[in-house]
Amino acid sequence: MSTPLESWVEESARLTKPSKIVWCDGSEAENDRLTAEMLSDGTFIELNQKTYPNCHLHRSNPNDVARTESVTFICTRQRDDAGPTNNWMVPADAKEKVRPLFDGAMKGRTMYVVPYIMGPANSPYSKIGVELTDSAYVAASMRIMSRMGKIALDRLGRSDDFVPGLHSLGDLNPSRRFILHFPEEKLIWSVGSGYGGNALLGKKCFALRIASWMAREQGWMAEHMLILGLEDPSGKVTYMAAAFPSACGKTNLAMMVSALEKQGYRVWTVGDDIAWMHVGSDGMLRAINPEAGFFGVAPGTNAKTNPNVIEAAHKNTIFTNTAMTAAHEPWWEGMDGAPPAGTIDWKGNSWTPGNSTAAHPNSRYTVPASQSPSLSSHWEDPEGVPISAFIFGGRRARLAPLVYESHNWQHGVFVGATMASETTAAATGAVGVSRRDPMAMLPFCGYNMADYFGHWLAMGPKLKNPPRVFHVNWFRKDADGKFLWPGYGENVRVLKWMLDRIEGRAAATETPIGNVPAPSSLTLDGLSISRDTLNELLKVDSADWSEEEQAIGQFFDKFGERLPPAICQEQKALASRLSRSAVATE
Ligand code: O2Y
Ligand code: MN
Repeated sequence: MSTPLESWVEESARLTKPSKIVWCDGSEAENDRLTAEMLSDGTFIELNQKTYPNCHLHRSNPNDVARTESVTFICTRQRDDAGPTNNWMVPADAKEKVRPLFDGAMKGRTMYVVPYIMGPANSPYSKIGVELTDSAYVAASMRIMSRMGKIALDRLGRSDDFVPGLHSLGDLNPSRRFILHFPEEKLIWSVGSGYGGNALLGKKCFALRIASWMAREQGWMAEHMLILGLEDPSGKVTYMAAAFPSACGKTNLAMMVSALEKQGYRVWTVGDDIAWMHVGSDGMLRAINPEAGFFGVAPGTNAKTNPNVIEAAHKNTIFTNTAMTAAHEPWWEGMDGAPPAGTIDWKGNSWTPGNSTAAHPNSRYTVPASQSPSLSSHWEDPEGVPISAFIFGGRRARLAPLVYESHNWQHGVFVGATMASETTAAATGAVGVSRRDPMAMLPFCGYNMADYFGHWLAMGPKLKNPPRVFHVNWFRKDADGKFLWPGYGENVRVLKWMLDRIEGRAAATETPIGNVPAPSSLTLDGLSISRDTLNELLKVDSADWSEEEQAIGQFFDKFGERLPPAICQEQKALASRLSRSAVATE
């Protein structure tokens, strides 16, 4: 009798018609074989094996360089279950439309059966997925990003408890590209892209979109959050999870080298992108990192912004769409000065100054987490680490103070639900346009976001000790457009303030949006920052926030009656605190 997995593989092979099926075991020997095949067919380019042992460069099709939200769909029977922020199709219609693109798509190609575990192999909170793909690059990347191969098959046994994901490169034509999620049957279909979030199905598709649906059904949380541990001078580690939209330095924060290391404050990495969190037997919210690697943006990464990943990505790493120097080393903008002579750009052409960037702005490193010097010794704890704080953040040039703390859980959910970030030139071409991105989940929530806010509200009371909720903004600028806060390793000072709040040792000043640090409560020694700058960093301008409150209302209008009353209450409470404060300062 076939297992459920074997039956699905056979059914998918009947549709896609591969010339060969390879069941991946995740072994080193298998990886060597795949690597050799990719080197011979040009999928991989060998990097300098002396300075970058076992590192390779992959160049994706130039029309396939990033996640594509416009062709990403949540397919539920009812439109309202996907909600106003997701693209939606009826499941049957989606299958009818996209099945023909899979029909014969793997002719002349190999189908790799990629079983994987999201989460530590021995955690009760981990889950199994299986990706069928005709891309060896995807199979090799999944080996870094998850616990892939025999380890997953052994855990699965004859069970049908896995999330199937069918992936084909198709013809890579953007008009025939679809990333479909069927949360009601826990199924993923992806065709027409070989890149990142579209193709490594364990990451955004399973660990966020499908998992967020599962998490609501089962009473846990699947969030777009880094997980870090802040060690204090006594050696005690306090864990925090943080959600920031893209281009806000999530990986850098998760892997930070602390500016207060000499004083005994150190940051340990548990995860850089996704957190799965359950109510633990101790009543704490316990977080695991479902991933096993980092798929980070290369440009801007250097020894100052993220020394840990620079060290980690010197072996066993796949680089995608970076430039390559004449010495066959990876190179990207913001690495160190100008590209050396003889550099080849991300498309494989010789690079000349003045042209476009040498590396693609969304070029990536795919590196095993175990190679980071900052990795926490608790990163694979089966029960997860206890979360004491949530940090929301965004890029706000004018509006938001460096840090503020919410009044309570319900207010904290409102703070997360109203997150927004301003676009950067590199990302979109339109600078400073603010995009609402609740909990940084806008592109990743697999169901109606109004219900998602409701799920957040319901989680707080289940916890004996709900995490305190903070909001940060490293990106406030002065009138000349200069950043007020130095950022990077200095951000530990803000984490320390949060820790001191949790421990009841830091003073705060009440404002209409929440509590900001009393200026003397921030540890600023060794940093030259004037009192005026500090005041500017912590300022809350009621007139600006009243405008923000209006914009928040417009965003919430999308959700109509489905928006939880507690969220409307919080908005009204904010409006009234703002008008009281405006009257007081008149
Ligand atoms: O462009 C892509 O496909 C990568 S998206 C990504 C990758 C790693 C971590 N986060 C993200 C994201 O878009 O949030
Ligand atoms: Mn992300």
